[in-house]
Amino acid sequence: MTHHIVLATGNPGKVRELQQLLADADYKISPQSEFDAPEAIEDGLGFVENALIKARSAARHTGLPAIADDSGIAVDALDGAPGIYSARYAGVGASDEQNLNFLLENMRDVDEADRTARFICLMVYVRHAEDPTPIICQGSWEGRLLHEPQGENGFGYDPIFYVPEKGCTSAQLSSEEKNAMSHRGQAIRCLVEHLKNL
Ligand code: ITT
Repeated sequence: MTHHIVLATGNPGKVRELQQLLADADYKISPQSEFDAPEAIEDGLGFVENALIKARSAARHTGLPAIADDSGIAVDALDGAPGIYSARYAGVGASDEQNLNFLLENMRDVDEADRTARFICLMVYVRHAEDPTPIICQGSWEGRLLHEPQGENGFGYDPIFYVPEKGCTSAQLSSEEKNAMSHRGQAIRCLVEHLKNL
């Protein structure tokens, strides 16, 4: 029987990437929007806590096992900010564009050499809302922040995240190229390996 899993995210960019990344696995994946699941309050102190809050909330609401992704961008020159606050960096309810522009503004006077940053993704799987042994996987992806957005693909901070190995931003990569390298791709591949052993 195909295993049915709810994706505990309200971010359409993540849903798109996760559905592509899980396309070959033998799971039926449904975004939480199909169940009218409420948005969980992410009041954890770190990526792991917030990912678990979201996964447990979606599992509780749907009665299904859940995968959640808590991710963000950590900028060295800003001591790791925005980090877990990446989605609300320019304020609660801010758009991707507002967050990206706020980050560019805060990085305006930072030299090339100090513009290093990384995307981080914590991916968790819970079998049910009270699962005491969740599966937890992590991925991270190194890059540099540009001064201006470039590229139309992806979402969030992709247009200013320069990937040295590719010579372009992650918004200029195809979804296949991004998934092969990204923090999210790394984390979900790790999770799938663990799921096979369940
Ligand atoms: P859910 O909590 O519903 O999953 P969210 O967008 O609020 O959606 P997070 O709290 O995990 O998710 O915030 C992650 C933010 O980090 C996201 O809004 C993006 O701005 C940024 N981000 C994460 N992964 C990214 C990626 O692959 N490319 C660009 N930006 C990314």
